[in-house]
Amino acid sequence: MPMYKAVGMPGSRLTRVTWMLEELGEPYEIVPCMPNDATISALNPSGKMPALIDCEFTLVDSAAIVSYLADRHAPETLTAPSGTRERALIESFVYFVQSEFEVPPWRKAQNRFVLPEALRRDVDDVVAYELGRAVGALEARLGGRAFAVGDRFTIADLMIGHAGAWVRGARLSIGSDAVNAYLDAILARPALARAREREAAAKAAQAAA
Ligand SMILES: N[C@@H](CCC(=O)N[C@@H](CS)C(=O)NCC(=O)O)C(=O)O
Repeated sequence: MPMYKAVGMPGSRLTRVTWMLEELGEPYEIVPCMPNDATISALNPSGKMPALIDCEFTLVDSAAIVSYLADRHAPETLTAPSGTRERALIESFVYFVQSEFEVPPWRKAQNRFVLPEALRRDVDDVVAYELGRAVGALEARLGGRAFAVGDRFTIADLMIGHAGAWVRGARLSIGSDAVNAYLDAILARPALARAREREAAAKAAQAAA
């Protein structure tokens, strides 16, 4: 049984990895670090987190990590077999999150505290516009269903849920009752609560060390 290491800052995109590991019930250890520090830079040349260490194998980029874990441990439930239409739809939502839905909160964060100060701009109007478009598309694509694809929770829901929580945490308005109701149900999953508890404990242990 492998012991994965989930490397990253608690509360960041790391939560996609810990949430996924909790959904799977796989044992793992959290290695807390800060963006661009020596720990993450040794694993990812960009200095960005999260990373997954699986014995001698290291993987970066949260969507790739989540997809790898699903293929390994839950290929017929949390994802679908490669080459099927169901799999294509799941990947379509995963790519949508990375290229559209998560961009507004990330753009806001970059211009508030991530970028060097001289590069920061007021992007509030662009963020609101892009978020409105993404939420409109998401509402239409969900079509009032409980899950993004099929009749079960998949990595598509995990990625949408994480980005939705991020939007809310960034004090941006989702502005859609249907998307809010979907997010409320996805974000109530016990595996996410466990992941957050584990991250909080790892952060506290690091602060105490
Ligand atoms: N596509 C990457 C993005 C990773 C990313 O941007 N992570 C943020 C934290 S959530 C980071 O490390 N930012 C540091 C920086 O931009 O310098 C993924 O999904 O893992």
